[in-house]
Amino acid sequence: MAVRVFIGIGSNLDEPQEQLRKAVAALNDIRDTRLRRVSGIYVSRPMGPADQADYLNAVAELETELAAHDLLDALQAIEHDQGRRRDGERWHERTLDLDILLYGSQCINDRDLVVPHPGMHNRAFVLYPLQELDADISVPGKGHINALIQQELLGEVLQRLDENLCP
Ligand code: A4P
Ligand code: MG
Repeated sequence: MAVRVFIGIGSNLDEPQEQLRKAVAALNDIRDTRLRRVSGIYVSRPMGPADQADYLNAVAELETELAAHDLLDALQAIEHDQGRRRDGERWHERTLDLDILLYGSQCINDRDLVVPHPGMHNRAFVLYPLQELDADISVPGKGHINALIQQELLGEVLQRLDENLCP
């Protein structure tokens, strides 16, 4: 049975807007998966080390027949194709980061995969684009999107670019 999934997309290296565009096209090509919608692009300051460029982030909604770990493998293959390196410090700059934010309403917690994504509920650059796609969504264990967006912990986004990333 198809599961509704939300993917967080981030880039701050090597023409980030082009990285996002390529990533969305690649998401659309994952086997047994359909791309439903993509948010606008949000610009934010880096969370983590400050000596890196601002990030562009977006969220994509997919419908997939894949098990969550198979979807994670597919996402990591796309990151790899787009030149992602995993040799730096934590939260270093990157050409592409694809995170499984939500996989239906399931909670997953094992060595390779934690869903809902553990940081998503207090990241403005995730919650605003997610709200664009579903204004009534709840994050399992965390609450309704509106309540999360009103939290004091929430960072800020600098700008929303009205770009259409759909292939
Ligand atoms: N993993 C566990 N759960 C998941 C999940 N739900 N989705 C594991 C994807 N992967 C998941 O990821 C490390 C491991 O997490 C994977 O092997 C997978 O098995 P990674 O992509 O190699 O490392 P990372 O992304 O550097 O680490 P981390 O801690 O996941 O970072 P985040 O949370 O992805 O944050 N600032 C702005 N403004 N915008 C951003 O998008 N992103 C980050 C990275 C930092 N600062 C940012 C942004
Ligand atoms: Mg990641």
